[in-house]
Amino acid sequence: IYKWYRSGLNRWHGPGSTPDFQDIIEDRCYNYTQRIRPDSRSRNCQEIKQAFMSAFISKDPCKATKEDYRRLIDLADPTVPCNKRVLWSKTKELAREYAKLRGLVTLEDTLLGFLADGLHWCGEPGSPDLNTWSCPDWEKDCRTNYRSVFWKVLSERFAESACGTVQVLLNGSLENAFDEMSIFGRVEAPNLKPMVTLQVWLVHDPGKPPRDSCSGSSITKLKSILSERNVRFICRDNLRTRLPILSNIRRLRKQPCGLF
Ligand code: C8R
Repeated sequence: IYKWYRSGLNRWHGPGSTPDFQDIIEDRCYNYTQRIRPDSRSRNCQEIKQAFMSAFISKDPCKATKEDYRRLIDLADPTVPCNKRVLWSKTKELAREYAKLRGLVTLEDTLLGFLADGLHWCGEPGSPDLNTWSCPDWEKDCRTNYRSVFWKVLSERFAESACGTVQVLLNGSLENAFDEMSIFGRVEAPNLKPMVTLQVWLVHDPGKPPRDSCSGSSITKLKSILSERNVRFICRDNLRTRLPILSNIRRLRKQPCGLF
């Protein structure tokens, strides 16, 4: 019976739920609301955790809908400024560093983005527990899994409520820096409001040759998607050489008596 039980829970192709998922959500919620953003102190972390769990517990892990997350989103709606947003695709760490240095925000600076960053979660019909053996993979199992739908809903809201200049860091060391199948390509770019300006920074890995540029076909495709929506577009190649500040800061941090 154990073997049968295990093979049922093991049938998906993605990693299983992160061990101690609930505790991590709770710890992160207190950390965010009490320390990182004390202006969000009035949020109720117990309620937020409950809403997160009841979004997917006991449900078919391939049948996630936007509706499932409605209560969670209502409880933890982001309060970050609309004109300071940074998007990214395949450049997460650099984008976070860039945002921090410039006083801008990525989705992980909002409460829900912060809570779920790097975690996996899914349930099992008829069970009160998380499945820690395996969860559905976007490509191999189903696109409507709870993790993918979560990021999709959050990203859509983050992009559609952005205003002014929105920055995006894309990876020019890939053949297609703009990937139409990524969340940025499928969800964020097509949901920017008319009259927003999208500032694209094409960054290249220092050790690798650039493979895409602002004049390449993938960025041209992005440009056409945006112009249909009346979104203004600016593209700059190689953020690292134009903004040496990023690598300088890394270097300075290592010195005992740097500028900081
Ligand atoms: N965004 C999407 N996915 C996110 C995320 C986030 O903020 N934060 C995490 N940890 N993830 P990618 P992309 C996880 O292919 O598809 C927003 C999810 O599991 O490099 O274009 C954000 O605002 C997700 O499947 O990028 C950003 O602008 C991968 O990381 C885009 O969407 C996405 O990794 C990035 O999504």
